[in-house]
Amino acid sequence: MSDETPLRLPSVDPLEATRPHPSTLTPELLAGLLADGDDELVAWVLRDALAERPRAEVYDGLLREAMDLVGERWASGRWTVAEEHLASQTLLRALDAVRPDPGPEGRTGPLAVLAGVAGERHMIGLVCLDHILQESAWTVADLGADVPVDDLARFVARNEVALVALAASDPARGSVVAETAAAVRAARPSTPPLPIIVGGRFTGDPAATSGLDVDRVVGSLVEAEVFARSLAARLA
Ligand code: B12
Repeated sequence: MSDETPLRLPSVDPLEATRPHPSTLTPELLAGLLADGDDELVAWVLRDALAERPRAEVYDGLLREAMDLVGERWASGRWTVAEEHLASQTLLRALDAVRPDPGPEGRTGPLAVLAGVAGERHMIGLVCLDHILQESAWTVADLGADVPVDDLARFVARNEVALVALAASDPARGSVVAETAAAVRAARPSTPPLPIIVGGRFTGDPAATSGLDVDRVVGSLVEAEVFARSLAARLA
C-alpha cells in the first residue's frame, strides 16, 4: 500500500460537501489512491477535477501524469507489476463510475470504432477517448486492446463507420499500424477515404509515425476531440 499525502475528505457540511478542493488534486495523490485500489476515492477525485476542467484536459493532465508515476515506480522497482495491475484495474473501475451518460437520445451521432492494434495491450487511453467522443454525441464501439487486423477490417466493412481511432504504444509497432490502416481503408473504400486517427505513446516518436497513411497522428485527447468535432460538423 502507498505512503502518499493523506487525502482531504469531502466536508461533512452538506453545503460544502460538493465543492472541489483543487489543492488535493495532484498526480502523486491520484497515483497513491490507484495503487491502494480505492476506486471510489479515485472516482471522487476525478469528479472533482471534472467539475473544474473539461474532461479531455483532466484525462490528458492529472490522469495521464498519475499513470506516468505508476509507470516510473514500476520501472524503478519501487512498485511491482502487482501495484501496476491494481492501479490499472482501479482506474478502469473509477473511469466507469465517471463515464458520461448521454442516454439513448445522446447516442445519435456517427459511429467511431476504437481499437488497439494487434499486440497492443495498453487500452486505458481508448476508454478515455470513448468518454470524450460520447460527450460530443458520437456513437462509440470501443473494441479494446489487441484487435487482429483482419477482424477490425471485417468489423469496419460490416458497419456504417465514420471514424477509426487506432491506439499503439511501442514505436516498434509502426508496421502493424500501417498494415491496420491499409486494411481498414481497403475494407471501406470511399471518397474521401474513411478518416483514421492514431494515438498513444507511439505518437511521441516521429520516426515511427512518419509516412503513415492516416488522417491525423494525435498526441492528446484534446487534439482528438478537436478533430472529431470538426469531422462531426462536416458529416452533419
Ligand atoms: C498500465 C500500463 C500497462 C498495462 C496496461 C493495462 C491496460 N489495461 O491498458 C499492462 C500491464 C498491460 C502493460 C504492459 C506493458 N507495458 Co505498460 N504501462 C502502463 C503504464 C503504467 C500506464 C499506461 C496508461 O494507461 N496510462 C494512462 C493513459 C490515459 O495515458 P497514455 O497511455 O499515456 O495515453 C494518453 C495519450 O497517449 C492518449 N491516448 C492513448 N491512447 C490513445 C488512442 C487514441 C486513438 C488517441 C486519439 C489518444 C490516445 O490519451 C491518453 C491521455 O493523454 C505506462 C506508463 C506510462 N508512462 O505511460 C506503462 C508503459 C507504457 N509500459 C511499458 C512497457 C515496457 C510495457 C510492457 C512491454 C512490459 C512488459 N515487459 O511486458 C508491456 C507491453 C504490453 C503490450 N504488448 O502492449 C513502458 C513503455 C516504454 C516504451 N519505451 O515504450 C511504460 C512507459 C512503463 C515504463 N515507465 O517503462 N502496461
